[in-house]
Amino acid sequence: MSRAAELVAALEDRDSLAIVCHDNPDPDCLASALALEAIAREAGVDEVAIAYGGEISHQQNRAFVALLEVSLRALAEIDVDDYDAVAFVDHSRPGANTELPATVRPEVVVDHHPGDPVEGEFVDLRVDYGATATIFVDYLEDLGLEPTSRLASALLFALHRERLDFVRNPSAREYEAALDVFPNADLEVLNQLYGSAFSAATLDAIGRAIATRQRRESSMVATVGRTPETDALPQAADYLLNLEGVDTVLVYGVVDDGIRLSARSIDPAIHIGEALADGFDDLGSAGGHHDMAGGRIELSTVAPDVAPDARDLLTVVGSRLPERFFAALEPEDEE
Ligand SMILES: [Mn+2]
Repeated sequence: MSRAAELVAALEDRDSLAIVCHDNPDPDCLASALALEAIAREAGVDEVAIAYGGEISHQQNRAFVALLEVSLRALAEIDVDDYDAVAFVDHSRPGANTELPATVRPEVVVDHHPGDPVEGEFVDLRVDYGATATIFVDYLEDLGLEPTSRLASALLFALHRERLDFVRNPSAREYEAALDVFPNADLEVLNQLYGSAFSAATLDAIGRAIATRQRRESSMVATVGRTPETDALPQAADYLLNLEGVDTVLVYGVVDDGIRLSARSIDPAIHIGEALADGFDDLGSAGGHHDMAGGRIELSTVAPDVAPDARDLLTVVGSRLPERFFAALEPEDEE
């Protein structure tokens, strides 16, 4: 039986399914959720909810949800125990990168991120794939399910944003998957998504990152200061990576009462996920891929002596984080 048929078999006897996106879901996660919803409907599941934690602050992702009429529920609004099954898409570890407590164990997991194996009735982790959307395109193909224009557009946008734009370590599979969904996709929708505008807060955050950048050889650290827009951090990091001679960037900032980190590296000698974990895991949680990573640090661990609303908070944080980052990038001493 193909993996797609096994997925259908795992869903067939269920009346309801809660598809749980990772916190602050990106297009890969949202498009994968839509694809799983379509497969679940095909398997006869009556009630499907797509839920997420955190927020959707990236202007393109907000436009994605609006234009494609993705009906999303906040995790805080639903009780996943009310559903026959829980599915994690584009994340896999209970209690990590989701508002749900670690006691919620998914029945279905589809993901491409490396990590510890997880248990579940149906688990498909393909770390050699560049996107979770790619795995779902495989399933649709295997099941002979032709995606609607909405689903094809969502998947094509996800493949672009996750891998194909900026040629971010795509595998041949992402190009093949894009070609599979291209005939059904509405390119006008993609065009509108790419044309969606920055919020003023995002532009301000990127402006602060430009102004505060510190460079050491080909690495750079900058802060967006305080921002309400979590997604301004990766956007600032992407932007700074354009600077000539720079191949590794860390952007940090204060969002609500925590410090967020977003890092990028196009230096093949650097695994930015591991570097971030080495440098910051003792202060909170940090990690990710070879080329993209993120993290979250509680203010109380990095600046226990400063009140969260203090004016000099960013100065204190700024005196501690950049050194740690530059140190984490140093090659380990050989014995
Ligand atoms: Mn992904």
